[in-house]
Amino acid sequence: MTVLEQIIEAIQSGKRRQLKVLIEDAMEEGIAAEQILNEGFLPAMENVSRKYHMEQFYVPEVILASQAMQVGTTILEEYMGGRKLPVIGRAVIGTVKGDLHNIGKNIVIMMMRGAGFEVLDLGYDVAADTFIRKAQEFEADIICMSAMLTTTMVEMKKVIGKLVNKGLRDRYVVMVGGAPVTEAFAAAIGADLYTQDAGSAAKMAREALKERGKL
Ligand code: B12
Repeated sequence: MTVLEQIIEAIQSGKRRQLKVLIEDAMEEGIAAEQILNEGFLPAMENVSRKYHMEQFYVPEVILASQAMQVGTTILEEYMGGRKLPVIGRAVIGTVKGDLHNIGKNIVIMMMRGAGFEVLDLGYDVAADTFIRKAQEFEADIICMSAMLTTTMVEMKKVIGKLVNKGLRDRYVVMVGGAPVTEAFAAAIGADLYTQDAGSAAKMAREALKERGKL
């Protein structure tokens, strides 16, 4: 197994200490930090996402893997003398108004950060105006909304409506998710992206920015 393959393996199994040693090995072999990110971290994240879909992984495994990836990102940045890894995009994320569920949202944050996004966490019970104000202040590319209740999903539509009214709709990619949210609902409210899980959320966000020529 190459060192990059071992890095993929270590992230998937959430082995942080082993990951640190492997990153050191990779750096000693002269592999650049960006290559470790693109050919180690990102494929690991895709594998985790696939395994979650296939019910080979459950939430605890996904959390461990995301934590390992975050630790790995910090180690990579330390090796680069504190220089930050290239930020591929900026996102604000929150759970919509009236909704206090944040476990899924937090996993999405970990995955997106691991994939190279700068993410501003707005927390839960986030009002429509706050999503928009924070997106503007943070100069976000993506607005991510999470909802876990059928009664709060409608808040997502409110945010999109306000973006349209303010003439800001085209400025942001709007991504929605959470257990009751479906592809059909996302399309009906005019969101740009929907995914079922955190791993594919990060991947899809990356692809959306690529399509818009921002990457
Ligand atoms: C934990 C939990 C709680 C905790 C929340 C703690 C917390 N800090 O989050 C507490 C106890 C507070 C809670 C309260 C309530 N809950 Co609750 N809760 C759950 C439970 C058991 C698990 C949710 C969870 O964390 N899942 C694990 C995470 C990892 O999964 P996930 O959230 O789906 O996230 C994944 C994806 O959806 C996706 N994703 C999530 N967000 C986003 C965002 C984007 C942009 C993208 C792309 C992807 C994405 O990626 C994640 C990772 O892969 C569910 C039941 C269930 N089995 O789902 C009920 C559930 C969601 N709750 C429910 C209810 C009814 C309530 C209460 C109203 C109960 C009550 N009567 O008080 C309150 C509401 C409080 C409020 N106003 O929000 C119902 C919702 C029914 C419905 N369809 O509306 C459920 C389904 C239980 C049930 N079967 O009845 N709950």
